[in-house]
Amino acid sequence: DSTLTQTELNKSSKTKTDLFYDDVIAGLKSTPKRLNSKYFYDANGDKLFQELMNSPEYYPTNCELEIFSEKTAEIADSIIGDGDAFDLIELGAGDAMKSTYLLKYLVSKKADFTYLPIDISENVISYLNITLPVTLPGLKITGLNGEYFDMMEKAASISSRRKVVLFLGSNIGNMAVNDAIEFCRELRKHLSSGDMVLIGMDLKKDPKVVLAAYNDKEGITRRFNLNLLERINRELNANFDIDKFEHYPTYDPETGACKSYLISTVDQQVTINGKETISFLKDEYIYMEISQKFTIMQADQIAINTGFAPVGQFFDTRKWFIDAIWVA
Ligand code: AVJ
Repeated sequence: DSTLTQTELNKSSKTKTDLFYDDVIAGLKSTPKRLNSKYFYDANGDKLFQELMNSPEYYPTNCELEIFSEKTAEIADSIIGDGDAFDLIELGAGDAMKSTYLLKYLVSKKADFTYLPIDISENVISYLNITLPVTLPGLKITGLNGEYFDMMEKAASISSRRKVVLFLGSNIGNMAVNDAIEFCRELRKHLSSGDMVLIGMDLKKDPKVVLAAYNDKEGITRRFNLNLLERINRELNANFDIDKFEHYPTYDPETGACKSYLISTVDQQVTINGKETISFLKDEYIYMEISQKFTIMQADQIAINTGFAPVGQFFDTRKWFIDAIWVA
């Protein structure tokens, strides 16, 4: 068992700022303009997302919390299996509120496992590394800050135990369906036969309910989107005037795609790092995020098409959300 320090884990040739800059420039120079929603999560974005999860309209977190708090034992028992040691990897752990139910139960059952939360937010990982061992004495935890598959490879280099992957919160919905399928194929390649995935997916429902969750009255989602422009100003020395962009969320009940855009309210130019000038026409949009909604059948199909067997399903009482268990 070798141990990697957080510093070693963070090492890479291009800095994070370089990668962020390259991605932002490529996105804003393409037609139509786009930004990647994975960049929402700086310290400010994390705070706004926490606020959003407490808003009356944003239902997915509450649905999944209901599943994890009501069905803790059933979920835990299906991932413990024969009781052999395993690594519990969480992709996009965030505040780990849902997984904490599971972790608490697993620790109380003296299950032999290490918790490996992976998150794009540095802030999130240092928070989890510090707080979880205190709230859950006896928990073995190694937080990994970075991209999902890079960090899964780091995890595999530390240990070759059976793997259980948590991918909660309908984070998979932040990819268009074809990309999600590609992602699951890639995930399967990083796993061995018998490994498991516990995946949370937001389900199609009353379109008004879905749209309201991405258009809350308090305007938290709006600020959450605009924060990415502010982050670009802060970290990449840009001059976005956020008062000249409008949050525009949409939901298409046919495809289940919930998308958000920022729309330029005037003709304007933005300079990034003194090097790049991006022109916006009035009414031109930046495509910011997709939060795909699925049917139960679609969830099973994605599993089957990507090398997994769907073996378990957990729902909240309203059947607004599914946590599915897939076996590799
Ligand atoms: C945590 C990424 C699943 O898409 O519902 C919330 C993020 N974006 N409101 C989602 C989000 C706008 C959220 N995910």
